[in-house]
Amino acid sequence: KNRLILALDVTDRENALRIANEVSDYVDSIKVGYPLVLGEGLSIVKELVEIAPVIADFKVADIPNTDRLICEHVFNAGAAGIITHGFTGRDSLDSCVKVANEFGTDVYVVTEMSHPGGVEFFRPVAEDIASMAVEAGASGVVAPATRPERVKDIRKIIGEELSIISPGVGAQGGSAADVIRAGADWVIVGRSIYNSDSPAEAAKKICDEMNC
Ligand code: BMP
Repeated sequence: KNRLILALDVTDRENALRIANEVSDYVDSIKVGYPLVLGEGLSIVKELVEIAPVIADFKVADIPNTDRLICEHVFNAGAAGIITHGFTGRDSLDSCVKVANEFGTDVYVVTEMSHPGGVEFFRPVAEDIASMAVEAGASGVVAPATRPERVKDIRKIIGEELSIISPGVGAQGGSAADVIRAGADWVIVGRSIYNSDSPAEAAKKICDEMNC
Protein backbone atom coordinates (compact mmCIF):
# COMPACT_ATOMS: atom_id res chain seq x y z
CA LYS A 1 0.00 0.00 0.00
CA ASN A 2 1.51 3.30 -1.11
CA ARG A 3 -1.04 5.76 0.33
CA LEU A 4 -0.75 7.83 -2.84
CA ILE A 5 -3.49 8.59 -5.38
CA LEU A 6 -2.47 10.37 -8.58
CA ALA A 7 -4.84 13.16 -9.64
CA LEU A 8 -4.43 12.88 -13.40
CA ASP A 9 -5.72 16.27 -14.54
CA VAL A 10 -3.83 16.39 -17.81
CA THR A 11 -6.21 16.75 -20.74
CA ASP A 12 -4.74 14.52 -23.45
CA ARG A 13 -4.50 10.77 -23.79
CA GLU A 14 -0.83 10.56 -24.66
CA ASN A 15 0.35 12.47 -21.60
CA ALA A 16 -2.17 10.71 -19.39
CA LEU A 17 -0.97 7.24 -20.35
CA ARG A 18 2.71 8.23 -20.24
CA ILE A 19 2.47 9.72 -16.75
CA ALA A 20 0.26 6.91 -15.42
CA ASN A 21 2.79 4.33 -16.63
CA GLU A 22 5.73 6.25 -15.20
CA VAL A 23 4.28 6.46 -11.70
CA SER A 24 2.45 3.13 -11.54
CA ASP A 25 4.91 1.66 -9.01
CA TYR A 26 4.18 4.45 -6.55
CA VAL A 27 0.45 5.03 -6.75
CA ASP A 28 -2.39 2.87 -5.44
CA SER A 29 -4.93 4.42 -7.79
CA ILE A 30 -5.51 7.15 -10.32
CA LYS A 31 -8.14 9.84 -9.86
CA VAL A 32 -9.67 10.94 -13.15
CA GLY A 33 -11.99 13.91 -13.39
CA TYR A 34 -13.61 16.32 -15.81
CA PRO A 35 -10.39 17.76 -17.33
CA LEU A 36 -9.27 14.41 -18.76
CA VAL A 37 -12.67 12.85 -19.45
CA LEU A 38 -13.97 15.96 -21.22
CA GLY A 39 -10.73 16.00 -23.20
CA GLU A 40 -10.64 12.35 -24.18
CA GLY A 41 -13.97 10.75 -23.36
CA LEU A 42 -14.88 8.10 -20.81
CA SER A 43 -12.92 5.52 -22.84
CA ILE A 44 -9.74 6.86 -21.20
CA VAL A 45 -10.94 5.21 -17.98
CA LYS A 46 -10.97 1.82 -19.74
CA GLU A 47 -7.35 2.36 -20.75
CA LEU A 48 -6.18 3.60 -17.37
CA VAL A 49 -7.68 0.70 -15.41
CA GLU A 50 -5.13 -1.51 -17.19
CA ILE A 51 -2.45 0.47 -15.31
CA ALA A 52 -4.06 1.10 -11.90
CA PRO A 53 -7.52 1.22 -10.30
CA VAL A 54 -9.38 4.39 -11.26
CA ILE A 55 -11.40 6.67 -8.99
CA ALA A 56 -13.80 8.77 -11.06
CA ASP A 57 -13.96 12.28 -9.63
CA PHE A 58 -17.22 13.60 -10.99
CA LYS A 59 -18.33 15.18 -7.72
CA VAL A 60 -21.76 13.77 -8.39
CA ALA A 61 -24.40 16.21 -7.13
CA ASP A 62 -27.83 15.63 -8.61
CA ILE A 63 -31.19 14.00 -7.99
CA PRO A 64 -31.06 10.28 -7.18
CA ASN A 65 -32.06 9.10 -10.66
CA THR A 66 -29.44 11.20 -12.45
CA ASP A 67 -26.82 10.14 -9.90
CA ARG A 68 -27.70 6.52 -10.59
CA LEU A 69 -27.23 6.97 -14.33
CA ILE A 70 -23.86 8.69 -13.84
CA CYS A 71 -22.62 5.96 -11.48
CA GLU A 72 -23.71 3.21 -13.86
CA HIS A 73 -21.76 4.76 -16.74
CA VAL A 74 -18.67 5.25 -14.65
CA PHE A 75 -18.64 1.76 -13.15
CA ASN A 76 -19.41 0.14 -16.51
CA ALA A 77 -16.28 1.88 -17.79
CA GLY A 78 -14.31 0.02 -15.14
CA ALA A 79 -13.84 2.63 -12.41
CA ALA A 80 -13.28 1.18 -8.95
CA GLY A 81 -14.74 4.19 -7.19
CA ILE A 82 -16.54 7.48 -7.59
CA ILE A 83 -16.43 10.80 -5.73
CA THR A 84 -19.77 12.39 -4.91
CA HIS A 85 -20.91 15.51 -3.13
CA GLY A 86 -22.99 15.12 0.00
CA PHE A 87 -24.91 18.39 0.11
CA THR A 88 -27.54 17.05 -2.29
CA GLY A 89 -28.85 14.93 0.56
CA ARG A 90 -29.18 11.40 1.79
CA ASP A 91 -31.41 10.09 -1.01
CA SER A 92 -28.91 11.18 -3.66
CA LEU A 93 -26.04 9.58 -1.77
CA ASP A 94 -28.07 6.40 -1.18
CA SER A 95 -28.60 6.13 -4.92
CA CYS A 96 -24.82 6.21 -5.56
CA VAL A 97 -24.08 3.73 -2.77
CA LYS A 98 -26.74 1.34 -4.11
CA VAL A 99 -25.15 1.27 -7.57
CA ALA A 100 -21.67 0.94 -6.06
CA ASN A 101 -22.82 -2.04 -3.99
CA GLU A 102 -24.16 -3.71 -7.12
CA PHE A 103 -20.78 -3.27 -8.83
CA GLY A 104 -18.65 -3.90 -5.73
CA THR A 105 -17.11 -0.43 -6.01
CA ASP A 106 -16.45 2.52 -3.68
CA VAL A 107 -18.16 5.85 -3.01
CA TYR A 108 -16.19 8.74 -1.49
CA VAL A 109 -18.10 11.78 -0.25
CA VAL A 110 -16.64 15.31 -0.19
CA THR A 111 -16.89 16.77 3.33
CA GLU A 112 -15.01 20.07 3.05
CA MET A 113 -12.95 21.21 0.08
CA SER A 114 -9.25 22.01 0.24
CA HIS A 115 -9.10 25.40 -1.47
CA PRO A 116 -9.52 28.67 0.52
CA GLY A 117 -13.17 29.01 -0.55
CA GLY A 118 -13.78 25.48 0.74
CA VAL A 119 -14.56 26.87 4.19
CA GLU A 120 -17.23 29.35 3.08
CA PHE A 121 -20.11 26.94 2.67
CA PHE A 122 -18.68 23.54 3.63
CA ARG A 123 -17.40 24.39 7.12
CA PRO A 124 -20.81 24.46 8.82
CA VAL A 125 -21.93 21.21 7.14
CA ALA A 126 -18.74 19.14 6.91
CA GLU A 127 -19.40 17.16 10.10
CA ASP A 128 -22.99 16.43 9.11
CA ILE A 129 -21.88 15.26 5.67
CA ALA A 130 -19.29 13.00 7.30
CA SER A 131 -21.95 11.46 9.58
CA MET A 132 -24.24 10.95 6.61
CA ALA A 133 -21.43 9.20 4.72
CA VAL A 134 -21.15 6.74 7.62
CA GLU A 135 -24.91 6.15 7.84
CA ALA A 136 -25.26 5.70 4.08
CA GLY A 137 -22.50 3.08 3.98
CA ALA A 138 -20.04 5.05 1.85
CA SER A 139 -16.48 3.73 1.62
CA GLY A 140 -14.86 6.97 2.61
CA VAL A 141 -14.72 10.74 2.53
CA VAL A 142 -12.62 13.43 0.87
CA ALA A 143 -11.09 15.85 3.41
CA PRO A 144 -8.54 18.64 2.98
CA ALA A 145 -4.77 18.12 3.29
CA THR A 146 -4.53 21.90 3.50
CA ARG A 147 -6.20 21.67 6.95
CA PRO A 148 -4.89 18.59 8.78
CA GLU A 149 -6.80 19.66 11.91
CA ARG A 150 -10.04 19.23 9.95
CA VAL A 151 -8.94 15.76 8.87
CA LYS A 152 -8.52 14.97 12.58
CA ASP A 153 -12.04 16.29 13.30
CA ILE A 154 -13.54 14.27 10.44
CA ARG A 155 -11.69 11.11 11.54
CA LYS A 156 -13.31 11.39 14.98
CA ILE A 157 -16.72 11.40 13.35
CA ILE A 158 -16.26 8.57 10.83
CA GLY A 159 -14.23 6.22 13.04
CA GLU A 160 -11.87 3.67 11.53
CA GLU A 161 -14.26 1.93 9.17
CA LEU A 162 -14.31 4.61 6.48
CA SER A 163 -11.25 5.83 4.57
CA ILE A 164 -10.10 9.42 4.21
CA ILE A 165 -8.64 10.43 0.88
CA SER A 166 -7.02 13.83 1.06
CA PRO A 167 -6.20 16.33 -1.71
CA GLY A 168 -4.27 19.57 -1.33
CA VAL A 169 -0.71 18.27 -0.98
CA GLY A 170 2.05 20.16 -2.79
CA ALA A 171 0.59 22.72 -5.22
CA GLN A 172 -2.10 23.75 -2.69
CA GLY A 173 0.40 23.92 0.16
CA GLY A 174 -0.46 20.81 2.21
CA SER A 175 2.10 18.30 3.48
CA ALA A 176 1.66 14.58 2.84
CA ALA A 177 3.33 13.54 6.08
CA ASP A 178 1.27 15.98 8.17
CA VAL A 179 -2.08 14.88 6.80
CA ILE A 180 -1.25 11.18 7.14
CA ARG A 181 -0.33 11.88 10.77
CA ALA A 182 -3.67 13.66 11.16
CA GLY A 183 -5.50 10.51 10.10
CA ALA A 184 -5.75 10.43 6.31
CA ASP A 185 -5.39 7.04 4.61
CA TRP A 186 -4.35 8.32 1.19
CA VAL A 187 -3.15 11.61 -0.21
CA ILE A 188 -4.31 12.75 -3.63
CA VAL A 189 -1.60 14.58 -5.59
CA GLY A 190 -1.86 16.11 -9.04
CA ARG A 191 0.29 19.01 -10.23
CA SER A 192 3.33 18.25 -8.05
CA ILE A 193 3.58 14.94 -9.91
CA TYR A 194 2.27 15.48 -13.44
CA ASN A 195 3.97 18.88 -13.91
CA SER A 196 7.29 17.55 -12.64
CA ASP A 197 10.17 16.85 -15.05
CA SER A 198 10.24 13.40 -13.50
CA PRO A 199 6.77 12.30 -12.36
CA ALA A 200 8.21 9.03 -11.01
CA GLU A 201 10.77 10.81 -8.85
CA ALA A 202 8.16 13.27 -7.60
CA ALA A 203 5.82 10.40 -6.69
CA LYS A 204 8.63 8.48 -4.98
CA LYS A 205 9.55 11.56 -2.94
CA ILE A 206 5.98 11.89 -1.64
CA CYS A 207 5.88 8.18 -0.82
CA ASP A 208 9.19 8.47 1.07
CA GLU A 209 7.80 11.43 3.00
CA MET A 210 4.92 9.21 4.16
CA ASN A 211 7.21 6.22 4.86
CA CYS A 212 5.21 4.01 2.57
P1 BMP B 1 -3.43 19.24 -7.16
O1 BMP B 1 -2.51 18.29 -6.37
O2 BMP B 1 -2.92 19.54 -8.53
O3 BMP B 1 -3.82 20.43 -6.38
O4 BMP B 1 -4.78 18.41 -7.46
C1 BMP B 1 -5.72 18.07 -6.48
C2 BMP B 1 -6.83 17.28 -7.09
O5 BMP B 1 -7.82 17.00 -6.10
C3 BMP B 1 -7.57 17.98 -8.22
O6 BMP B 1 -8.02 16.98 -9.12
C4 BMP B 1 -8.76 18.61 -7.53
O7 BMP B 1 -9.86 18.75 -8.42
C5 BMP B 1 -9.07 17.57 -6.44
N1 BMP B 1 -9.71 18.10 -5.22
C6 BMP B 1 -9.12 19.11 -4.47
O8 BMP B 1 -8.05 19.61 -4.81
N2 BMP B 1 -9.75 19.54 -3.33
C7 BMP B 1 -10.92 19.03 -2.89
O9 BMP B 1 -11.41 19.45 -1.86
C8 BMP B 1 -11.51 18.00 -3.63
C9 BMP B 1 -10.89 17.53 -4.79
O10 BMP B 1 -11.43 16.55 -5.47
